[in-house]
Amino acid sequence: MRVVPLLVVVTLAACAPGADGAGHGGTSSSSGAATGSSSSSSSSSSGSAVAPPQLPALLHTTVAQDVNPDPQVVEVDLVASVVEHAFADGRLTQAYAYNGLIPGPTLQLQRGQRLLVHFTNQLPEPTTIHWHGLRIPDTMDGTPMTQTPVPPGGSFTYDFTPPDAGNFWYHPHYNTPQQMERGLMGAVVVHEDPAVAFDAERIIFTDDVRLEADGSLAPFQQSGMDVMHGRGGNVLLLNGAEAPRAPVTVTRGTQERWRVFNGANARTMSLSVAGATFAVFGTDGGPLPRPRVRARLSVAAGERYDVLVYFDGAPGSTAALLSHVLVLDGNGNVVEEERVLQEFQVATAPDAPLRDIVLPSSAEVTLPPEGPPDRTLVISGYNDGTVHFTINGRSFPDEEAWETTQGTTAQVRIDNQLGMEHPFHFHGQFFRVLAPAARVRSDPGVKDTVLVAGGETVTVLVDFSNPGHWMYHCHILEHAEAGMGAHVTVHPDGSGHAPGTGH
Ligand SMILES: [Cu+2]
Repeated sequence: MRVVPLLVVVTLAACAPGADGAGHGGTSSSSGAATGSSSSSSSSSSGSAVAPPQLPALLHTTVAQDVNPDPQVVEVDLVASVVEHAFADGRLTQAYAYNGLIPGPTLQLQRGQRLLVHFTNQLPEPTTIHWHGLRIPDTMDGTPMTQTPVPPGGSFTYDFTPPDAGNFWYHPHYNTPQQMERGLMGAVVVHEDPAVAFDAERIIFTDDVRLEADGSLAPFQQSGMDVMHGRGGNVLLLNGAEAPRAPVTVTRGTQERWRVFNGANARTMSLSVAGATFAVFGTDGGPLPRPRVRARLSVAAGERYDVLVYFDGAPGSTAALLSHVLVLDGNGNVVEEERVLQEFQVATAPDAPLRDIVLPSSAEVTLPPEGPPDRTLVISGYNDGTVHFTINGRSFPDEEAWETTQGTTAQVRIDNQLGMEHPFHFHGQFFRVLAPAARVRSDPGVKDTVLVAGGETVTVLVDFSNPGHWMYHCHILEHAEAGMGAHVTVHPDGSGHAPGTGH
C-alpha cells in the first residue's frame, strides 16, 4: 500500500460541483503533466542539489520556529502550560496550550527531514505527546504504554523522521479527554517534495469546547451522556477561536489548499463550502488517485482531509465554510442548522491568473475482495453502574492479546454493536476501507481513522508496516477512557525495512 506519487493535472474550472462519489471527469491530462505548477515554485525537481527547502506559507496559523540551521533537521521547542485563552469573545478560559497557543504551533517540515521536539511540561499534571498518523518508532508514539508520562516540570525530546507527506497532528495521550478539551492539540504538516504551489494554504482546525457563561470550562463528568456519546461542546471553534472569525478577502480564481483537522473530543464535523467549489484530494495518510468534488465533507474526530478550494464566485460575492450541526428545535425535533465557520469575500480585484495545479496524487490501487476477516473487533459495552466500553468483551486495560508481523496485511472487521458512532483509530499504521462498498466510495484513501456508524460493520485492510506496540482505540476520547481500546504488537520482520520505504 505504499503511495506512489503520480503527477495529475487538474483544472477545477472545468469541473462542476457534483454529488459526492466517484471521481469526476477532467482530472487527468494528456499534456503538461510534467510542466505543471511545480516549475513555478521549485528550482529543482529531481533532488540533484541539496537546497534549503522552501516551505509554503500557511495562513492563519503560527508555525513553530526551526532553531536548527541544518536543512535536514527541524528543531523546535514546545512547552505545555496553563494559559488564559479567549475561546469565545469577551470570555477568558483557564486552558492548556502549547507555546501559549491554541491550537499549538504548526510543526512544518518536508518529507525526509528529521524532527526534533524539545518538550517541557509546565502543566500541573503529567502528560505525553502522541503524533497522530505518523508512522514513527513506537518509543516516540507518546502513549503511556511506550513512554513514561512527562511529570510536571519534566521534559522529553521527541526525535523522529516522518516517513510520509501529509496532514498529521499532535495531542496528549494521557488524561486525554481533559487535556485535549483544555486546548492541547496542533498540526504537523509534512510537505511533499517538491512542494506543490497553491495560491494559499490554510490550516482548518475544527473543534468544539463546552464553556460556562463565565467562560470557564464546564465540569468534566465521568458518567451519563458525556461518557455515552462523548463530550460535545457548546462553542464551535475554528483554529482555537469561536466561529465565525473575521472575514478573509480572496481574489476570484484563487485556488487554495485547506488542510482540515478535527480535534474535538467527540463531534463529527459536517462541512460544506458555499459559494466556491471544493474537492477532496487527500485523506489521513496521503493523496487520493484523483480529486473528488464534494457537496459535503464529514470529518470525524481524529480524521484529516486535504481539500482544494476554488473561489469561482462573482466578484463581490461571499463564500463561506459552513458547519452543519444537529440541534433540537422548539418542538424537540432534531434538525440540522448551518453555522458559518469562516467567511470569504471575493474581491473585485483582477482575477487571479488561473493555473493548472499539479495536485499530489497516488497510484490507483486494486483492493482484494473482502474475505474472511483475519481479525474481528466486536464493539460493545456494559453498565454496572459505570459505563464500560468493550472490544471483544474486554475493556482496556483488560485487553485481548493480538500479535502480528511487520509486512502483514490484515483484513480487520470492526463490528459496532452499539447505537452510537465510533471513529476508530490505529496508531502507527495505515489502512484502507475495504467494505461496505458505500464506505469505500466515500472514503477511498489511505487512513488511520475511520468512522464506524451505529450498528455498522466496516472492514479495513491494515498494512502492518511499522513494528512495535501500538494502540488502537475509539477517538471519541471518553469512549477510549471508558475502555474502548487495546493494543497490537507488530513483530519486526527482520528485513530492516522502515515504514514508508516499501517492502
Ligand atoms: Cu467510540
